[in-house]
Amino acid sequence: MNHKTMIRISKRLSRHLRHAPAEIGIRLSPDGWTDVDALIAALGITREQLDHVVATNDKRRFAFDETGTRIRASQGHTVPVELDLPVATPPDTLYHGTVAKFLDAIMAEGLRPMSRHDVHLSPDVPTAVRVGSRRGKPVVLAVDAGRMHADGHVFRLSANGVWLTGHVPAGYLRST
Ligand code: HQG
Repeated sequence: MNHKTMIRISKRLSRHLRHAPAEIGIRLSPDGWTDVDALIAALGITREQLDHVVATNDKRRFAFDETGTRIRASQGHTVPVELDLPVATPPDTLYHGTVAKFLDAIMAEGLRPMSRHDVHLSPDVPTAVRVGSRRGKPVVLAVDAGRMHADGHVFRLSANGVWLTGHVPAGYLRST
């Protein structure tokens, strides 16, 4: 399978496992899983293609359950799902990659989840730079996650290493 085909399948998986399952006639369980056989039939791909995309995805966006019969996106949903991710203690500092045009709003109201369920935070600067670069020249904010945690904010860690929290008040943000 060539690289272009893999990217195309990955984008379709993101779309339907996070945002628009009904568009291809699949259903997600309350915790985000869908049946692998139904998914490959709906997408017109083979199990081998799916396995390859899941295994080689640059951000490990998708995960099979322990039986290999169900698959879900590890984060990033806009449809209502409860992933039941483990609550975790974050490192002292996490990072958020964004762009300059959002900074005034972010410094006024903090980081908000926007259309997703949670604010997505990165464990290191290079990852945050990549996230911000999706929208233009990246600006990286440092998040005082240790203090947030001490103040009672809940953090969860997705299966692919993205830190999730509901809201980051501006007082925990500083520029890098
Ligand atoms: C910004 C991708 C105005 C925020 C990435 C961001 C990540 C505000 C945008 C994952 C704001 C939301 C998530 C406020 C936040 N006012 N703008 N108060 N608070 N923003 O895409 O973090 O490829 O929903 O800075 O790599 O960019 O999908 O979040 O620019 O891991 O797997 O509003 O998505 O991963 O954008 O990216 P997003 P994000 P995948």
